[in-house]
Amino acid sequence: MEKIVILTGAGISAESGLGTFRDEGGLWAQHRIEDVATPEGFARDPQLVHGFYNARRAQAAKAQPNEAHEAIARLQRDWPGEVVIVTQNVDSLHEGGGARDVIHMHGTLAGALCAACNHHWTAPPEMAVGEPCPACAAPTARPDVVWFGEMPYHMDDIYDHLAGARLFAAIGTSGQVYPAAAFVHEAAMAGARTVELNLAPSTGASSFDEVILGPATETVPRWVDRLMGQR
Ligand code: BJW
Repeated sequence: MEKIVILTGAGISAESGLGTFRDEGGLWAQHRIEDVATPEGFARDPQLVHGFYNARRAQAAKAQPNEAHEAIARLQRDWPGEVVIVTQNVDSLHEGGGARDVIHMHGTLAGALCAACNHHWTAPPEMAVGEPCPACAAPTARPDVVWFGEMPYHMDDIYDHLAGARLFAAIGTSGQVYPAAAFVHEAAMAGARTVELNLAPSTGASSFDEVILGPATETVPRWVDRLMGQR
């Protein structure tokens, strides 16, 4: 049966109370990207970066999955083919909504990473500057998230899934960050139908076969119902 690949971004978690990046009042209106989302920013001021991610970890821990996360999990459970969820989000709301095997291409708030030896482990609720790595003891613990200039995770798997997709959907992402912004082209080249579900048209909206506008908690459950009706 047909494989569906779904890419999600910050917009799907907005109605769960988590801030997006580029919307008015979003995270980048409050912080300079280069200070908190680059390895250079972390090297310059690790305390600022840990503070930024500690606050987001605390906020994400309180957030609940919304109807859009739950609808995607329902699609994954009931669709007769494979439904692959690739998220740029570092929260765990897809899993909280019941989704399985979510591919976190930009890492997770739940993870810690050693900047010296690349060891991964579970992050404590609050990370602090100079915490030793449990593997190599270097005082270089950082959040296990992907910053600008770094290679996103699981790219080979993602490109394999895109090459086999019959339907590709991008939900709640502005299409301004690569390589995720180019997935629509990969999927289209592989012959997939492409659909965007977003509050406002993304930068790449004209590349999609269909664009559905509105809040994710309304559009995503309706879209899932429509797909399930077409089985
Ligand atoms: C709603 C809604 C509601 C709101 N319902 N919708 C020039 C050209 C091309 C590329 C580059 C270039 N110069 C540099 C690059 C590369 C760079 C890049 O893309 N830069 C751009 C700024 C141009 N990319 C990288 O460095 C990446 N690595 C890389 O490219 O490695 C080389 C490589 C090459 C080829 C293949 C593979 C690798 C790494 C990018 C890392 C991004 N990291 C961040 C931080 C992660 C940790 C964290 O969370 O803090 O990831 S930045 C931030 O942006 C975060 C997000 O995941 C990402 C995307 O944001 P997203 O999710 O789209 O959010 P918003 O806020 O932008 O949009 C929200 C959307 O929701 C909006 O459209 C709203 O309308 C909508 N919305 N409410 C539905 N209720």
